[in-house]
Amino acid sequence: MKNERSVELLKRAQAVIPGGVNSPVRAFKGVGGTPLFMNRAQGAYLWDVDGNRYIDYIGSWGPMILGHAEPSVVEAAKLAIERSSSFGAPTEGEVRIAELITKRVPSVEMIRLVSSGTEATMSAIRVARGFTGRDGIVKFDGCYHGHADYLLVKAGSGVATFDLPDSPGVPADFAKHTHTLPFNDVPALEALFAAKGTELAALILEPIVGNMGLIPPDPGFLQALRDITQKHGTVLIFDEVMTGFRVHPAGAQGLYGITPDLSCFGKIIGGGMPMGAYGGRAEIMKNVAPAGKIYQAGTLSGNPCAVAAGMRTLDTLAAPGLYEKLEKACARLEEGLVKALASTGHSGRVQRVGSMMTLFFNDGSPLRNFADVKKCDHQKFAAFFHQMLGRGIYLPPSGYEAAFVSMAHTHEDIDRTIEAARASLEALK
Ligand code: HOZ
Repeated sequence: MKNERSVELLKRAQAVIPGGVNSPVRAFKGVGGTPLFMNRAQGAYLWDVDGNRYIDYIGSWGPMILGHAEPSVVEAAKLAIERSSSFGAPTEGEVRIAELITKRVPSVEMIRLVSSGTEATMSAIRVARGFTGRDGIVKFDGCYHGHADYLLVKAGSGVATFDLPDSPGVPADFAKHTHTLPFNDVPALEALFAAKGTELAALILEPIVGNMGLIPPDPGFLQALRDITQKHGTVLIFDEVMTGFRVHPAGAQGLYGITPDLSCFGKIIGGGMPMGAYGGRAEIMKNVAPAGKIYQAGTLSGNPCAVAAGMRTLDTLAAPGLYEKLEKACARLEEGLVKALASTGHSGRVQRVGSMMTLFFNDGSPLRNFADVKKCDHQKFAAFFHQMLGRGIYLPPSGYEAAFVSMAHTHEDIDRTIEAARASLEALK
């Protein structure tokens, strides 16, 4: 595979951008080699600056559920930018998208638009603290909720990939309010709430974890969280930045039938443009300024181009049968990968919920938490990643991430991916 232009651009980038990238997960540090600099994308395909084409399983880390440059989304964003890229004043589009989200996700009675998932989670935590008058928060080992100080504790995603459990620059005084628990561990949860329940403002989680690779909740785990937080007056926050509008029209909460107090969104709701949102029970959200006293603001919040692209994406997703079709394609991919592992004699496990999945190299047993993921053979994952890349398949460059499938992936793309996986695994023997 020719990559001279990417190599040259990385060299230039490293001189002026830390590590040569504007977000660490892009750097290929977990798998080695040179990150590919991208030139364009259409549907399920990416083209890098050296002209190589790939079937894309990152989808910009989640937003591109309709595929890249979907014509109606492009048109909506174009029309919006022609009317101005920002007003710093309210627009009708913001009202329409807020109405749409509150209708589609019933737990969200009121919503505030922001510009990223990180902003959404940090704002939701502030609101939970302001509402309860408590400081403590609970998160799970390996869940990643963006890079706010008090959420960068035992986090997943790039933090796990680069093995940086506690980032320098996070004051111990901030992190001391964050309690961490193993995912899917109800006794540990009960013990923490028995000891500290009255101090805990919020419990935040990815209801289906994507940021330590794909880890689904055990049956009953989300209900246990709902029950214990309700009992202690702790705000339950679902971080649906990845899962929102992806695993179900109403996100993970719709899939599992659990009602959180607050939810955070990002990625899909901006249709690939920078947007996030947090919302939930009106009783809590009406405390946000200017309706209430909890302050949170943003010059580009509810940006008209992001709102237009997001609105168009959410409208398209309302067409009947789309999620079912995506589920079928993803089940076909999962089955193909499982067979490829078996036929080449590799042990491992494919975990999937809807269009999010991860192939883990382990002994084949189910992975339920961060400790399970850490024990996987990440060197083998790196070798597999490069084998796949050489065959034109672009996977997340880390064993601590989930792959995303879009509605633009055809059966032919899926079958080519399965064949590439079989050949890649064969080459690793
Ligand atoms: N949260 C995204 C996937 N783990 C990655 C976004 C980023 O850190 O660039």
